[in-house]
Amino acid sequence: MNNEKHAWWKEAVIYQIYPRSFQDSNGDGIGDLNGVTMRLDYLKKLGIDVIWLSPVYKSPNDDNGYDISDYRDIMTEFGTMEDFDRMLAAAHARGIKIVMDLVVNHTSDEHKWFIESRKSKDNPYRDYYIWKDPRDGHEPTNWGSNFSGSAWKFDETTGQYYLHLFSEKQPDLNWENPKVRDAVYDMMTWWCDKGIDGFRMDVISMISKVQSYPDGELFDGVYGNANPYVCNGPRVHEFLQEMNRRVLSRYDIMTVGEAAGVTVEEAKRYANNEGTELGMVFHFEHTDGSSNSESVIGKWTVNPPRLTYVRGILNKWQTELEGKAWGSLYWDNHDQPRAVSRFGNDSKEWRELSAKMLATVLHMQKGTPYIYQGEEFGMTNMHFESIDDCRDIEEINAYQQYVTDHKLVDAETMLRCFDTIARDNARTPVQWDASANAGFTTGTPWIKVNPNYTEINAEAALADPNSVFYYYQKLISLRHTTPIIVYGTFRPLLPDSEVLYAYEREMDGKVLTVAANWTDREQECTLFDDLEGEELISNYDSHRTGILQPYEARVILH
Ligand code: TEU
Ligand code: CA
Repeated sequence: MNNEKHAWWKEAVIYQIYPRSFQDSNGDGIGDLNGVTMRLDYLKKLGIDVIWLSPVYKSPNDDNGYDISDYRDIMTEFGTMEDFDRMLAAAHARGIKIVMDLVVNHTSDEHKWFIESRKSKDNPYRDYYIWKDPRDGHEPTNWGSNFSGSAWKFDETTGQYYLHLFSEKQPDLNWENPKVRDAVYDMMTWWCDKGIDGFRMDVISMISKVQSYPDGELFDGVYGNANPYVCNGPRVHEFLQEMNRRVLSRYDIMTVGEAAGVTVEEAKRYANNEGTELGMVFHFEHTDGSSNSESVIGKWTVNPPRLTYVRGILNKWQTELEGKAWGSLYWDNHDQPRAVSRFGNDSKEWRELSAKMLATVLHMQKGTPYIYQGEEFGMTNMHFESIDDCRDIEEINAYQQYVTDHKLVDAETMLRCFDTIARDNARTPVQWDASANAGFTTGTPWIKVNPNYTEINAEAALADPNSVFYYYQKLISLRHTTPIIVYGTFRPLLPDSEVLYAYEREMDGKVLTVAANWTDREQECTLFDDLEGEELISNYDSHRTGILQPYEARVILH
Protein backbone atom coordinates (compact mmCIF):
# COMPACT_ATOMS: atom_id res chain seq x y z
CA MET A 1 0.00 0.00 0.00
CA ASN A 2 1.12 3.46 -0.81
CA ASN A 3 1.23 5.90 2.09
CA GLU A 4 1.65 9.15 0.19
CA LYS A 5 -0.41 11.95 1.71
CA HIS A 6 -3.22 12.91 -0.68
CA ALA A 7 -3.83 16.50 -1.81
CA TRP A 8 -5.93 18.05 -4.58
CA TRP A 9 -2.91 19.69 -6.17
CA LYS A 10 -1.11 16.34 -6.41
CA GLU A 11 -4.01 15.05 -8.50
CA ALA A 12 -4.32 18.14 -10.68
CA VAL A 13 -3.04 19.11 -14.12
CA ILE A 14 -1.96 22.74 -14.42
CA TYR A 15 -2.21 24.89 -17.54
CA GLN A 16 0.02 27.95 -17.78
CA ILE A 17 -1.33 31.09 -19.42
CA TYR A 18 1.00 33.87 -20.51
CA PRO A 19 -1.81 36.42 -20.84
CA ARG A 20 0.00 38.80 -23.16
CA SER A 21 0.09 36.11 -25.85
CA PHE A 22 -3.06 34.15 -25.08
CA GLN A 23 -6.11 35.98 -26.48
CA ASP A 24 -6.70 39.64 -27.25
CA SER A 25 -10.32 40.70 -26.69
CA ASN A 26 -10.24 44.37 -27.72
CA GLY A 27 -8.06 44.61 -30.82
CA ASP A 28 -5.04 46.38 -29.30
CA GLY A 29 -2.78 43.46 -30.19
CA ILE A 30 -2.16 42.46 -26.56
CA GLY A 31 -3.76 39.49 -24.87
CA ASP A 32 -5.88 40.34 -21.82
CA LEU A 33 -8.03 39.04 -18.97
CA ASN A 34 -11.28 39.15 -20.93
CA GLY A 35 -9.47 37.05 -23.53
CA VAL A 36 -8.77 34.44 -20.85
CA THR A 37 -12.43 34.46 -19.82
CA MET A 38 -13.45 33.94 -23.48
CA ARG A 39 -11.37 30.77 -23.68
CA LEU A 40 -12.37 29.08 -20.42
CA ASP A 41 -14.72 26.70 -22.16
CA TYR A 42 -11.85 25.55 -24.37
CA LEU A 43 -9.78 24.81 -21.25
CA LYS A 44 -12.70 23.07 -19.64
CA LYS A 45 -12.90 20.86 -22.70
CA LEU A 46 -9.20 20.07 -22.43
CA GLY A 47 -9.94 19.04 -18.85
CA ILE A 48 -7.28 20.90 -16.86
CA ASP A 49 -7.86 21.67 -13.17
CA VAL A 50 -5.82 24.80 -12.57
CA ILE A 51 -4.63 27.84 -14.49
CA TRP A 52 -1.29 29.38 -13.54
CA LEU A 53 -1.53 32.97 -14.72
CA SER A 54 1.77 34.65 -15.49
CA PRO A 55 1.81 38.12 -13.85
CA VAL A 56 -1.19 40.37 -14.46
CA TYR A 57 -0.33 43.09 -11.94
CA LYS A 58 0.36 46.76 -12.75
CA SER A 59 3.69 46.89 -14.55
CA PRO A 60 5.69 49.06 -16.95
CA ASN A 61 6.47 45.80 -18.80
CA ASP A 62 10.21 45.94 -18.95
CA ASP A 63 10.06 42.14 -18.48
CA ASN A 64 6.42 41.56 -19.49
CA GLY A 65 4.91 41.86 -16.05
CA TYR A 66 7.72 40.24 -14.04
CA ASP A 67 8.49 43.83 -13.02
CA ILE A 68 5.59 44.82 -10.79
CA SER A 69 4.80 48.43 -9.83
CA ASP A 70 1.62 47.69 -7.85
CA TYR A 71 0.80 44.23 -6.45
CA ARG A 72 -2.82 45.15 -5.78
CA ASP A 73 -3.77 46.45 -9.19
CA ILE A 74 -4.09 45.03 -12.72
CA MET A 75 -1.85 45.91 -15.66
CA THR A 76 -3.63 48.53 -17.78
CA GLU A 77 -3.18 46.51 -21.00
CA PHE A 78 -4.79 43.44 -19.38
CA GLY A 79 -7.94 45.16 -18.10
CA THR A 80 -9.29 46.05 -14.66
CA MET A 81 -9.77 44.43 -11.26
CA GLU A 82 -13.43 43.95 -12.25
CA ASP A 83 -12.26 41.96 -15.29
CA PHE A 84 -10.08 39.90 -12.96
CA ASP A 85 -12.92 39.20 -10.55
CA ARG A 86 -15.17 38.20 -13.44
CA MET A 87 -12.52 35.85 -14.80
CA LEU A 88 -11.95 34.29 -11.37
CA ALA A 89 -15.69 33.73 -10.85
CA ALA A 90 -16.11 32.31 -14.37
CA ALA A 91 -13.19 29.92 -13.84
CA HIS A 92 -14.53 28.80 -10.46
CA ALA A 93 -17.97 28.30 -11.96
CA ARG A 94 -16.35 25.76 -14.30
CA GLY A 95 -14.40 24.06 -11.53
CA ILE A 96 -11.10 25.60 -12.67
CA LYS A 97 -8.76 27.07 -10.05
CA ILE A 98 -6.54 30.12 -10.53
CA VAL A 99 -2.94 30.29 -9.32
CA MET A 100 -1.22 33.68 -9.33
CA ASP A 101 2.40 34.38 -10.19
CA LEU A 102 4.07 35.88 -7.13
CA VAL A 103 7.12 37.96 -8.04
CA VAL A 104 8.72 39.07 -4.78
CA ASN A 105 12.45 38.64 -5.29
CA HIS A 106 12.27 42.05 -6.94
CA THR A 107 9.81 44.79 -7.85
CA SER A 108 9.74 47.28 -10.70
CA ASP A 109 11.87 50.40 -10.20
CA GLU A 110 8.52 52.18 -10.67
CA HIS A 111 7.05 50.57 -7.54
CA LYS A 112 6.36 53.21 -4.86
CA TRP A 113 8.75 51.42 -2.47
CA PHE A 114 11.65 51.89 -4.86
CA ILE A 115 10.68 55.42 -5.83
CA GLU A 116 10.94 56.28 -2.12
CA SER A 117 13.98 54.11 -1.50
CA ARG A 118 16.17 55.85 -4.04
CA LYS A 119 15.33 59.35 -2.75
CA SER A 120 17.80 59.43 0.16
CA LYS A 121 19.87 57.20 2.43
CA ASP A 122 17.58 57.93 5.38
CA ASN A 123 14.29 57.37 3.58
CA PRO A 124 12.09 54.91 5.53
CA TYR A 125 12.05 52.64 2.44
CA ARG A 126 15.84 52.74 1.90
CA ASP A 127 16.34 49.27 3.39
CA TYR A 128 13.57 47.72 1.29
CA TYR A 129 16.25 47.21 -1.38
CA ILE A 130 19.94 46.27 -1.46
CA TRP A 131 22.16 49.34 -1.60
CA LYS A 132 25.97 49.20 -1.44
CA ASP A 133 28.83 51.68 -1.61
CA PRO A 134 31.14 51.59 -4.64
CA ARG A 135 34.23 49.40 -4.28
CA ASP A 136 37.32 51.31 -5.54
CA GLY A 137 35.00 53.49 -7.57
CA HIS A 138 33.35 50.45 -9.20
CA GLU A 139 30.52 47.94 -8.72
CA PRO A 140 30.38 46.33 -5.24
CA THR A 141 30.91 42.85 -6.80
CA ASN A 142 31.65 41.50 -10.28
CA TRP A 143 28.23 39.80 -10.54
CA GLY A 144 26.54 39.67 -13.93
CA SER A 145 22.79 40.11 -14.23
CA ASN A 146 20.68 37.31 -15.73
CA PHE A 147 19.84 39.74 -18.51
CA SER A 148 23.47 40.66 -19.40
CA GLY A 149 25.69 43.42 -18.01
CA SER A 150 26.41 44.07 -14.36
CA ALA A 151 23.91 43.15 -11.63
CA TRP A 152 24.57 46.54 -10.02
CA LYS A 153 23.30 49.94 -11.11
CA PHE A 154 24.81 53.19 -9.86
CA ASP A 155 22.34 55.77 -8.62
CA GLU A 156 23.57 59.39 -8.84
CA THR A 157 21.22 60.76 -6.18
CA THR A 158 22.86 58.95 -3.26
CA GLY A 159 26.12 57.72 -4.79
CA GLN A 160 25.37 54.06 -4.10
CA TYR A 161 24.66 50.99 -6.23
CA TYR A 162 21.50 48.85 -6.04
CA LEU A 163 21.36 45.14 -6.83
CA HIS A 164 19.29 43.83 -9.76
CA LEU A 165 19.79 40.15 -10.57
CA PHE A 166 17.52 40.66 -13.59
CA SER A 167 16.98 43.92 -15.53
CA GLU A 168 17.98 47.26 -14.02
CA LYS A 169 14.27 48.00 -13.85
CA GLN A 170 13.90 45.02 -11.48
CA PRO A 171 15.69 46.00 -8.22
CA ASP A 172 16.01 43.10 -5.74
CA LEU A 173 14.04 43.40 -2.52
CA ASN A 174 15.96 43.14 0.76
CA TRP A 175 14.42 40.13 2.50
CA GLU A 176 16.69 40.68 5.51
CA ASN A 177 14.36 43.59 6.36
CA PRO A 178 11.35 42.29 8.36
CA LYS A 179 9.22 45.16 7.03
CA VAL A 180 9.65 43.82 3.50
CA ARG A 181 8.52 40.38 4.60
CA ASP A 182 5.51 41.80 6.46
CA ALA A 183 4.50 43.79 3.39
CA VAL A 184 4.79 40.73 1.15
CA TYR A 185 2.76 38.54 3.53
CA ASP A 186 0.04 41.21 3.80
CA MET A 187 -0.21 41.39 0.04
CA MET A 188 -0.38 37.59 -0.27
CA THR A 189 -3.12 37.46 2.37
CA TRP A 190 -5.07 40.08 0.44
CA TRP A 191 -5.03 37.88 -2.69
CA CYS A 192 -5.89 34.72 -0.76
CA ASP A 193 -8.85 36.50 0.80
CA LYS A 194 -9.99 37.39 -2.71
CA GLY A 195 -10.32 33.65 -3.32
CA ILE A 196 -7.35 32.74 -5.51
CA ASP A 197 -6.11 29.17 -5.27
CA GLY A 198 -2.37 29.43 -4.94
CA PHE A 199 0.94 30.93 -5.97
CA ARG A 200 3.69 30.13 -8.41
CA MET A 201 6.65 31.89 -6.81
CA ASP A 202 9.09 33.54 -9.18
CA VAL A 203 12.79 32.82 -8.47
CA ILE A 204 11.87 32.20 -4.85
CA SER A 205 15.18 30.36 -4.39
CA MET A 206 16.98 33.72 -4.78
CA ILE A 207 15.44 35.80 -1.99
CA SER A 208 18.23 35.22 0.56
CA LYS A 209 21.68 36.54 -0.38
CA VAL A 210 25.02 35.67 1.22
CA GLN A 211 25.58 38.82 3.26
CA SER A 212 29.32 39.12 2.66
CA TYR A 213 28.70 39.74 -1.09
CA PRO A 214 31.82 38.03 -2.51
CA ASP A 215 32.91 38.11 -6.17
CA GLY A 216 31.80 35.25 -8.41
CA GLU A 217 33.73 33.06 -10.83
CA LEU A 218 33.83 34.59 -14.33
CA PHE A 219 31.26 32.91 -16.58
CA ASP A 220 31.52 34.74 -19.90
CA GLY A 221 34.92 36.35 -19.51
CA VAL A 222 33.33 39.60 -18.42
CA TYR A 223 31.08 39.05 -15.39
CA GLY A 224 31.08 36.80 -12.36
CA ASN A 225 28.48 34.16 -11.49
CA ALA A 226 26.26 35.32 -8.63
CA ASN A 227 24.35 32.06 -8.31
CA PRO A 228 26.39 30.45 -5.50
CA TYR A 229 25.69 33.52 -3.37
CA VAL A 230 22.04 34.10 -4.22
CA CYS A 231 20.45 30.71 -5.03
CA ASN A 232 19.31 28.64 -2.02
CA GLY A 233 20.90 31.30 0.22
CA PRO A 234 21.49 31.05 3.97
CA ARG A 235 18.02 32.15 5.16
CA VAL A 236 15.78 31.00 2.31
CA HIS A 237 14.21 28.11 4.25
CA GLU A 238 13.71 30.25 7.32
CA PHE A 239 11.90 32.88 5.22
CA LEU A 240 9.67 30.31 3.52
CA GLN A 241 8.80 28.67 6.83
CA GLU A 242 7.81 32.07 8.15
CA MET A 243 5.71 32.71 5.01
CA ASN A 244 4.12 29.30 5.48
CA ARG A 245 3.17 30.02 9.10
CA ARG A 246 1.95 33.53 8.42
CA VAL A 247 0.04 32.93 5.16
CA LEU A 248 0.16 29.63 3.28
CA SER A 249 -0.92 27.28 6.07
CA ARG A 250 -4.04 29.35 6.66
CA TYR A 251 -5.54 28.55 3.25
CA ASP A 252 -6.19 25.43 1.15
CA ILE A 253 -3.95 26.60 -1.67
CA MET A 254 -1.22 25.14 -3.85
CA THR A 255 2.26 26.54 -4.09
CA VAL A 256 5.06 25.92 -6.54
CA GLY A 257 8.40 27.64 -6.19
CA GLU A 258 10.42 28.46 -9.25
CA ALA A 259 13.74 27.38 -7.84
CA ALA A 260 16.55 28.48 -10.12
CA GLY A 261 19.74 26.68 -9.16
CA VAL A 262 17.95 24.10 -7.00
CA THR A 263 19.50 20.69 -6.43
CA VAL A 264 17.45 17.62 -5.61
CA GLU A 265 18.78 17.76 -2.04
CA GLU A 266 17.58 21.35 -1.65
CA ALA A 267 14.22 20.48 -3.24
CA LYS A 268 13.58 17.93 -0.51
CA ARG A 269 13.65 20.82 1.93
CA TYR A 270 11.59 23.31 -0.10
CA ALA A 271 8.87 20.79 -0.94
CA ASN A 272 9.10 18.55 2.12
CA ASN A 273 6.17 16.23 2.79
CA GLU A 274 5.62 17.77 6.23
CA GLY A 275 4.39 20.84 4.35
CA THR A 276 6.42 23.39 6.28
CA GLU A 277 7.53 25.32 3.17
CA LEU A 278 6.12 24.86 -0.36
CA GLY A 279 4.00 22.25 -2.14
CA MET A 280 6.54 21.65 -4.90
CA VAL A 281 9.31 23.36 -6.86
CA PHE A 282 10.36 23.66 -10.49
CA HIS A 283 13.95 22.64 -11.11
CA PHE A 284 15.94 23.57 -14.20
CA GLU A 285 18.26 20.62 -14.57
CA HIS A 286 16.65 19.18 -17.70
CA THR A 287 16.03 22.54 -19.37
CA ASP A 288 19.27 24.33 -18.59
CA GLY A 289 20.59 24.90 -22.10
CA SER A 290 24.19 25.27 -21.01
CA SER A 291 24.57 21.94 -19.26
CA ASN A 292 22.65 19.56 -21.52
CA SER A 293 24.47 20.46 -24.72
CA GLU A 294 27.52 22.43 -25.79
CA SER A 295 26.87 26.17 -25.73
CA VAL A 296 27.94 29.06 -27.98
CA ILE A 297 28.08 31.46 -25.05
CA GLY A 298 26.40 31.39 -21.64
CA LYS A 299 22.93 29.84 -22.00
CA TRP A 300 22.94 30.28 -25.79
CA THR A 301 23.25 27.17 -27.91
CA VAL A 302 22.23 25.77 -31.28
CA ASN A 303 22.37 22.12 -30.21
CA PRO A 304 19.54 19.84 -29.19
CA PRO A 305 19.62 18.16 -25.77
CA ARG A 306 20.62 14.49 -25.53
CA LEU A 307 18.00 11.93 -24.50
CA THR A 308 20.34 10.10 -22.16
CA TYR A 309 21.13 13.33 -20.31
CA VAL A 310 17.51 14.46 -20.02
CA ARG A 311 16.29 11.01 -18.98
CA GLY A 312 19.05 10.69 -16.38
CA ILE A 313 18.03 13.99 -14.81
CA LEU A 314 14.31 13.25 -14.78
CA ASN A 315 14.82 9.75 -13.39
CA LYS A 316 17.09 11.08 -10.66
CA TRP A 317 14.40 13.53 -9.55
CA GLN A 318 11.71 10.84 -9.68
CA THR A 319 13.61 8.39 -7.51
CA GLU A 320 15.20 10.87 -5.11
CA LEU A 321 11.98 12.71 -4.24
CA GLU A 322 10.06 9.47 -3.64
CA GLY A 323 8.35 9.56 -0.25
CA LYS A 324 10.16 12.77 0.74
CA ALA A 325 8.85 15.61 -1.40
CA TRP A 326 6.40 16.23 -4.24
CA GLY A 327 7.67 17.05 -7.75
CA SER A 328 6.52 19.11 -10.70
CA LEU A 329 6.67 17.97 -14.33
CA TYR A 330 7.20 20.24 -17.33
CA TRP A 331 8.79 20.35 -20.78
CA ASP A 332 8.30 24.03 -21.43
CA ASN A 333 6.99 27.32 -20.08
CA HIS A 334 7.21 31.01 -20.99
CA ASP A 335 11.01 30.98 -20.47
CA GLN A 336 11.71 27.95 -22.64
CA PRO A 337 11.52 27.05 -26.32
CA ARG A 338 8.61 24.90 -27.48
CA ALA A 339 8.74 21.30 -26.21
CA VAL A 340 8.16 19.63 -29.57
CA SER A 341 10.93 21.64 -31.25
CA ARG A 342 13.42 21.13 -28.47
CA PHE A 343 12.90 17.56 -27.28
CA GLY A 344 10.85 16.12 -30.15
CA ASN A 345 10.82 16.60 -33.90
CA ASP A 346 8.84 19.50 -35.37
CA SER A 347 9.07 18.40 -39.01
CA LYS A 348 5.72 17.95 -40.73
CA GLU A 349 6.19 14.19 -40.77
CA TRP A 350 6.90 13.64 -37.08
CA ARG A 351 5.49 16.67 -35.31
CA GLU A 352 2.29 15.13 -33.99
CA LEU A 353 3.71 11.73 -33.15
CA SER A 354 6.68 13.17 -31.28
CA ALA A 355 4.51 15.71 -29.42
CA LYS A 356 2.30 12.84 -28.21
CA MET A 357 5.34 10.76 -27.30
CA LEU A 358 6.76 13.57 -25.15
CA ALA A 359 3.42 14.14 -23.48
CA THR A 360 3.17 10.45 -22.62
CA VAL A 361 6.65 10.29 -21.11
CA LEU A 362 5.94 13.33 -18.92
CA HIS A 363 2.33 12.78 -17.90
CA MET A 364 2.85 9.20 -16.76
CA GLN A 365 5.57 10.29 -14.31
CA LYS A 366 5.01 11.06 -10.66
CA GLY A 367 4.38 14.71 -9.81
CA THR A 368 2.06 17.47 -10.93
CA PRO A 369 2.17 18.05 -14.71
CA TYR A 370 2.23 21.53 -16.27
CA ILE A 371 1.09 22.28 -19.82
CA TYR A 372 2.17 25.53 -21.44
CA GLN A 373 -0.37 27.31 -23.67
CA GLY A 374 -0.33 25.94 -27.22
CA GLU A 375 1.67 22.85 -26.24
CA GLU A 376 -1.62 20.93 -26.17
CA PHE A 377 -1.97 21.21 -29.94
CA GLY A 378 1.69 21.12 -30.85
CA MET A 379 2.85 24.72 -31.32
CA THR A 380 6.48 24.93 -32.45
CA ASN A 381 9.46 27.29 -32.22
CA MET A 382 9.65 30.49 -34.26
CA HIS A 383 12.25 31.54 -36.84
CA PHE A 384 13.81 34.91 -35.99
CA GLU A 385 14.93 36.72 -39.13
CA SER A 386 16.49 39.66 -37.33
CA ILE A 387 16.76 41.16 -33.88
CA ASP A 388 13.73 43.29 -34.82
CA ASP A 389 11.58 40.16 -34.51
CA CYS A 390 12.61 39.79 -30.85
CA ARG A 391 10.70 41.33 -27.96
CA ASP A 392 12.32 39.69 -24.94
CA ILE A 393 14.68 41.84 -22.87
CA GLU A 394 16.94 38.82 -22.36
CA GLU A 395 17.43 38.40 -26.14
CA ILE A 396 17.76 42.11 -26.82
CA ASN A 397 20.37 42.60 -24.08
CA ALA A 398 22.32 39.45 -25.02
CA TYR A 399 22.44 40.56 -28.66
CA GLN A 400 23.60 44.02 -27.61
CA GLN A 401 26.34 42.65 -25.35
CA TYR A 402 27.63 39.68 -27.35
CA VAL A 403 27.03 40.77 -30.95
CA THR A 404 27.05 44.57 -31.00
CA ASP A 405 29.31 45.64 -28.12
CA HIS A 406 31.86 42.87 -27.58
CA LYS A 407 31.65 41.10 -30.97
CA LEU A 408 31.99 37.71 -29.29
CA VAL A 409 29.31 36.11 -31.50
CA ASP A 410 28.24 36.95 -35.06
CA ALA A 411 24.66 38.04 -35.71
CA GLU A 412 23.71 34.94 -37.70
CA THR A 413 24.89 32.55 -34.97
CA MET A 414 23.09 34.53 -32.30
CA LEU A 415 19.82 34.41 -34.26
CA ARG A 416 20.15 30.65 -34.74
CA CYS A 417 20.64 30.38 -30.96
CA PHE A 418 17.41 32.36 -30.58
CA ASP A 419 15.62 29.92 -32.94
CA THR A 420 16.84 27.14 -30.65
CA ILE A 421 16.24 28.40 -27.13
CA ALA A 422 15.01 32.00 -26.98
CA ARG A 423 12.12 32.71 -24.63
CA ASP A 424 10.20 34.44 -27.43
CA ASN A 425 9.64 31.00 -29.01
CA ALA A 426 7.06 30.46 -26.28
CA ARG A 427 5.67 33.95 -26.47
CA THR A 428 4.36 34.12 -30.04
CA PRO A 429 0.55 34.38 -29.97
CA VAL A 430 -1.56 31.29 -29.38
CA GLN A 431 -2.72 30.00 -32.75
CA TRP A 432 -6.47 29.69 -32.37
CA ASP A 433 -7.50 29.30 -36.00
CA ALA A 434 -6.40 29.86 -39.61
CA SER A 435 -7.83 33.39 -39.92
CA ALA A 436 -5.67 36.55 -39.94
CA ASN A 437 -3.28 36.73 -36.96
CA ALA A 438 -4.33 33.21 -36.01
CA GLY A 439 -7.49 34.55 -34.35
CA PHE A 440 -5.36 36.04 -31.58
CA THR A 441 -6.20 39.64 -32.37
CA THR A 442 -8.08 41.79 -34.86
CA GLY A 443 -5.31 44.40 -34.48
CA THR A 444 -1.54 44.22 -34.87
CA PRO A 445 -0.04 41.59 -32.54
CA TRP A 446 2.67 42.85 -30.15
CA ILE A 447 4.94 40.04 -31.36
CA LYS A 448 4.85 38.23 -34.72
CA VAL A 449 2.55 35.24 -35.14
CA ASN A 450 4.34 32.05 -36.16
CA PRO A 451 3.60 31.70 -39.91
CA ASN A 452 2.73 28.01 -39.46
CA TYR A 453 -0.59 29.00 -37.82
CA THR A 454 -2.53 28.18 -40.98
CA GLU A 455 -1.69 24.55 -40.37
CA ILE A 456 -1.10 24.32 -36.62
CA ASN A 457 -4.02 25.82 -34.71
CA ALA A 458 -6.56 24.95 -32.04
CA GLU A 459 -9.54 24.91 -34.39
CA ALA A 460 -7.91 22.38 -36.70
CA ALA A 461 -6.91 20.26 -33.69
CA LEU A 462 -10.46 20.28 -32.35
CA ALA A 463 -11.76 19.11 -35.74
CA ASP A 464 -9.39 16.12 -35.87
CA PRO A 465 -10.17 13.24 -33.48
CA ASN A 466 -6.59 12.04 -33.88
CA SER A 467 -5.03 15.38 -32.90
CA VAL A 468 -2.48 16.22 -30.23
CA PHE A 469 -5.27 18.08 -28.38
CA TYR A 470 -7.39 14.98 -27.86
CA TYR A 471 -4.32 13.02 -26.84
CA TYR A 472 -3.64 15.56 -24.06
CA GLN A 473 -7.31 15.45 -23.14
CA LYS A 474 -7.01 11.70 -22.70
CA LEU A 475 -3.79 11.91 -20.65
CA ILE A 476 -5.45 14.41 -18.32
CA SER A 477 -8.54 12.30 -17.90
CA LEU A 478 -6.43 9.19 -17.23
CA ARG A 479 -4.70 11.00 -14.39
CA HIS A 480 -8.07 11.86 -12.89
CA THR A 481 -9.33 8.29 -13.03
CA THR A 482 -6.20 6.20 -12.40
CA PRO A 483 -4.67 6.63 -8.91
CA ILE A 484 -1.48 4.73 -9.82
CA ILE A 485 -0.60 7.57 -12.22
CA VAL A 486 -0.76 10.04 -9.35
CA TYR A 487 0.54 8.10 -6.38
CA GLY A 488 2.35 5.02 -7.72
CA THR A 489 6.08 4.69 -7.09
CA PHE A 490 8.49 5.12 -10.00
CA ARG A 491 11.17 2.74 -11.25
CA PRO A 492 13.38 3.38 -14.30
CA LEU A 493 13.66 0.68 -16.99
CA LEU A 494 16.34 0.23 -19.68
CA PRO A 495 18.58 2.93 -18.15
CA ASP A 496 21.35 2.22 -20.67
CA SER A 497 19.29 2.59 -23.84
CA GLU A 498 20.38 5.37 -26.19
CA VAL A 499 17.01 5.50 -27.92
CA LEU A 500 14.17 4.51 -25.56
CA TYR A 501 12.66 6.14 -22.48
CA ALA A 502 11.00 3.46 -20.33
CA TYR A 503 9.82 3.16 -16.74
CA GLU A 504 7.31 1.52 -14.43
CA ARG A 505 4.90 2.83 -11.83
CA GLU A 506 3.66 0.55 -9.11
CA MET A 507 0.87 0.63 -6.53
CA ASP A 508 -1.39 -1.86 -4.71
CA GLY A 509 -0.03 -4.81 -6.64
CA LYS A 510 -0.58 -3.17 -10.03
CA VAL A 511 2.11 -2.06 -12.46
CA LEU A 512 2.00 0.56 -15.19
CA THR A 513 4.62 0.04 -17.90
CA VAL A 514 5.54 3.05 -20.01
CA ALA A 515 7.93 3.00 -22.96
CA ALA A 516 8.68 5.45 -25.72
CA ASN A 517 10.89 5.57 -28.77
CA TRP A 518 12.71 8.93 -28.93
CA THR A 519 13.87 8.51 -32.52
CA ASP A 520 12.45 8.72 -36.04
CA ARG A 521 13.49 5.09 -36.75
CA GLU A 522 12.00 1.87 -35.46
CA GLN A 523 13.82 0.42 -32.46
CA GLU A 524 13.93 -2.95 -30.84
CA CYS A 525 11.86 -3.16 -27.66
CA THR A 526 10.61 -6.37 -26.07
CA LEU A 527 9.07 -4.86 -22.93
CA PHE A 528 5.49 -5.32 -24.10
CA ASP A 529 5.83 -8.71 -25.81
CA ASP A 530 4.63 -10.86 -22.90
CA LEU A 531 2.56 -8.27 -21.10
CA GLU A 532 -1.09 -9.01 -20.62
CA GLY A 533 -3.01 -5.98 -19.48
CA GLU A 534 -4.97 -2.95 -20.49
CA GLU A 535 -3.49 -0.42 -22.88
CA LEU A 536 -4.33 2.97 -21.36
CA ILE A 537 -2.98 5.07 -24.19
CA SER A 538 -0.71 4.99 -27.23
CA ASN A 539 0.02 7.29 -30.15
CA TYR A 540 -0.20 4.34 -32.60
CA ASP A 541 -3.31 2.29 -33.38
CA SER A 542 -1.44 -0.91 -34.13
CA HIS A 543 1.75 -2.30 -32.65
CA ARG A 544 4.50 -4.65 -33.73
CA THR A 545 6.03 -7.41 -31.65
CA GLY A 546 9.57 -6.70 -30.52
CA ILE A 547 9.55 -3.20 -31.97
CA LEU A 548 8.64 0.36 -31.15
CA GLN A 549 7.83 2.34 -34.29
CA PRO A 550 9.21 5.88 -34.78
CA TYR A 551 8.24 8.04 -31.78
CA GLU A 552 5.85 5.33 -30.60
CA ALA A 553 4.75 5.52 -26.97
CA ARG A 554 2.71 2.90 -25.10
CA VAL A 555 1.27 2.61 -21.61
CA ILE A 556 0.06 -0.75 -20.27
CA LEU A 557 -1.59 -1.33 -16.89
CA HIS A 558 -1.14 -4.89 -15.61
O1 TEU B 1 12.68 33.34 -14.40
C1 TEU B 1 13.86 33.18 -13.71
C2 TEU B 1 14.88 32.32 -14.29
O2 TEU B 1 15.80 31.96 -13.60
C3 TEU B 1 14.84 31.91 -15.70
O3 TEU B 1 13.97 31.04 -16.16
C4 TEU B 1 15.24 33.03 -16.56
O4 TEU B 1 14.22 33.46 -17.41
C5 TEU B 1 16.36 32.51 -17.36
O5 TEU B 1 17.38 32.20 -16.48
C6 TEU B 1 16.89 33.50 -18.30
O6 TEU B 1 17.91 32.83 -18.98
C7 TEU B 1 11.68 34.08 -13.81
C8 TEU B 1 10.55 34.29 -14.78
O7 TEU B 1 9.99 33.04 -15.10
C9 TEU B 1 11.05 35.03 -15.96
O8 TEU B 1 10.09 35.17 -16.97
C10 TEU B 1 11.50 36.39 -15.48
O9 TEU B 1 12.09 37.10 -16.53
C11 TEU B 1 12.49 36.28 -14.33
O10 TEU B 1 12.11 35.34 -13.34
C12 TEU B 1 12.60 37.59 -13.62
O11 TEU B 1 11.41 37.86 -12.93
CA1 CA C 1 -6.09 43.54 -25.53
